[in-house]
Amino acid sequence: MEFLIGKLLENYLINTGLKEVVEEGLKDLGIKLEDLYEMDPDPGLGNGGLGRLAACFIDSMASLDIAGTGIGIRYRYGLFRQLIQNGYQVETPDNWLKIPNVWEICKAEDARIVKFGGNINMNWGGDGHLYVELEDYEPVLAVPYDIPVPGYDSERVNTLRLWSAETENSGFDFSEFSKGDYDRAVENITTAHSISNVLYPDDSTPRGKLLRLKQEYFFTSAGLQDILSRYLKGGGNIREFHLYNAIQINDTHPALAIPELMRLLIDEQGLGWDDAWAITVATFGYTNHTILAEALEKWPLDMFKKLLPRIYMIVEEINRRFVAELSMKDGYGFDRIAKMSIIGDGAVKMAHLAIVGSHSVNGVARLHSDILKNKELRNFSEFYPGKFNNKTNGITHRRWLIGANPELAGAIDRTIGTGWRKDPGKLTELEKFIDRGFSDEAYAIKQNNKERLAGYILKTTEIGVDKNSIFDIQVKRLHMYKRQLLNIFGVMDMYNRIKAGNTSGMYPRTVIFSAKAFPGYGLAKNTIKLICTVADRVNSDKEAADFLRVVFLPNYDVSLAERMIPAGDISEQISTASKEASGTGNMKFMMNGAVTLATLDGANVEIREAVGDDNIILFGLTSDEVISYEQHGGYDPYREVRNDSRLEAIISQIREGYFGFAGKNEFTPVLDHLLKDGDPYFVLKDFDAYVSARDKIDGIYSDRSRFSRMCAVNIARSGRFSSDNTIAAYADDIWNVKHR
Ligand code: 26W
Repeated sequence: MEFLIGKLLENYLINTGLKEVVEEGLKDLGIKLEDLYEMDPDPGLGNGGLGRLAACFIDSMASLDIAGTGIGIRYRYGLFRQLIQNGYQVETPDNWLKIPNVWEICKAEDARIVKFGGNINMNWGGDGHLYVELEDYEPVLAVPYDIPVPGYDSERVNTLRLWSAETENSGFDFSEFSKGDYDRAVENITTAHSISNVLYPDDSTPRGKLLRLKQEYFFTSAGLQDILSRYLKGGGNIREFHLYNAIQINDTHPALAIPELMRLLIDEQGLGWDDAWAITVATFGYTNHTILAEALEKWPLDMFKKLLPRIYMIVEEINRRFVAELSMKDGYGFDRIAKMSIIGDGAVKMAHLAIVGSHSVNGVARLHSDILKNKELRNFSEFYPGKFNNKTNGITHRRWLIGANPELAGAIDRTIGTGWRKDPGKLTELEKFIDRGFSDEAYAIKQNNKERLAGYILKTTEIGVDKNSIFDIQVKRLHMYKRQLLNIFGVMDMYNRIKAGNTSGMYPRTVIFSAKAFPGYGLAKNTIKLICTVADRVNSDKEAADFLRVVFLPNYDVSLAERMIPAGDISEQISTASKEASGTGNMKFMMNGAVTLATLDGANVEIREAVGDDNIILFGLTSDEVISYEQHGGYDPYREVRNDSRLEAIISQIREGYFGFAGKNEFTPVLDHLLKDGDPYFVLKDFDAYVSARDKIDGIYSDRSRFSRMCAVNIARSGRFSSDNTIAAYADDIWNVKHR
């Protein structure tokens, strides 16, 4: 449902191998390629990790010569553009289509009708088949727009097919939107036909809103109708559909594809239930991206039934048969069955539907997949042995190294040749050159990248930063489990030490944040305000000038990530252990030669294994410790504050507005989160370990040969986290398709 594709021009030039010749040709015309890149829109068709992963995956599928299609929604408005005004996030429309999208081709001839609402007309035919007709439904026209996805150094060009609900331009009330009352702005959309107007900017909780459900059915129904008709037109035999088609659902947002395929096979192709079910389960794989309970989609029964009456019937029958199967098995008593049922507590539980309707369920990093299998979804993994597996995420090095960091890519070419471009696993060949010049060269390139970023920071925020300071960067969506709050607490502590004059061992540091908060997520927006307030205070204090600068860069998007990541010395990956399913920014920084400051969460665990304890800086509670606190209690944030004068100082400084604030109780949400609400993400608990870990960095960074060596080892061992490897594993273990 999300493809955060970013600017396409450079990706196309790299993958088709035309970049150099185009650059030359444009130069003859007096045109700089960089200027064209600037004109290329950055389509914000996703919220963050999940959407960006999908974009990396289709790049890798094409590059591994797998015939694969991305299916999504052509949102008229993507993720909002973020302004920071007086330290506050302000959302404005992402009007990415204000100029025609030169990369898309409208395929009106493949348009489909998607049916909403209506009544069911049923009758049993003489042949024992139940004939179902939908009448008085509301038809929505789905029109596909195709965006090419060329493989790297490959003849293959795949397609990203984005569906648009064609309609007159119905009012989308941005005045509500700018007030942050995002929901009403969305709900003001009157006609169903404007289903594809706007991407939901929430990346943590499914909005129980009718429009979201319509969007989910809209693109899954159009997409499946399209796949099926293309397969049949190609002479495919419907009973072999699963032998020629594999469909991977990206979280549960497309989970309606499961009952929709059943509907098409039974109501349109005339198959019996059992045959249709066998084909459906063999076709689908489900990727889970989060264990956060609030992110597990549940749709109210009445809303579901009314909008999708036939689909609801099918879900009910799927559940009836599932529950019957469970009750035949020993050890599945009533309460356990109730916990596993697809329909329960007045809702349809999409994760349960996705698990039952797929032949494979995977998490996105080993730790996450273990938690799914042994805890969150244990009931299912015991009932379906062999269904649960792990597919650790990956990133495309074609965008995140070759595209974003051309100087480093060139240095790697000069050191080990260009084979790594096609096979990123070859990056390990750098190892033997690390102490023979590659570390130094990578360090020098990092300095150049830092200088470019310093220029961008000056231009956008008027803050001058020193490229010889440590660039300590945290860029990701603003969510309390990602703990930007812990980072800014570390900054406040550092500032307090500067003011107290104990700067011995302190190395100059530029702490850089960039993050968007879901418009309705008040606590996250309060955290942005705190970061900006602290930044203003620190940056205007000349006593701090020699040691500390704090920057919040607005409007984090793919292009800004490409600009920041190559300049990272320290990659802040400090989520509460067990909460970050994987992370992918951690891999991007690693590939660009940053050292990770990490908790043992998500893919950080595997990065640590790859680089070894000498080349990563670890701290904080482990996943088991967090889970045990959550299960048995015993954590008292007030005691943490009482036992640490540094925390006492920071808390009272925030309360008293020492760093400044506009309103008296400006940061009550943050303080309540940490104290009254029990600090659910253990910010105070991990503070001491975090500060010690940060302090270690000063010593490491000042030993230039040691630090540059650590960076080089990270680059050399990052090939393992290429999405080419991840896609090869999906292809071998789940889709059963051949690849390069
Ligand atoms: C609005 C509904 C909703 C709910 C959850 C939208 C998006 C989600 C996703 C689960 C949020 C997400 O992006 N998860 C991130 O997925 C990345 C790719 O696998 C992981 O690297 C991140 O750890 C995970 O937080």
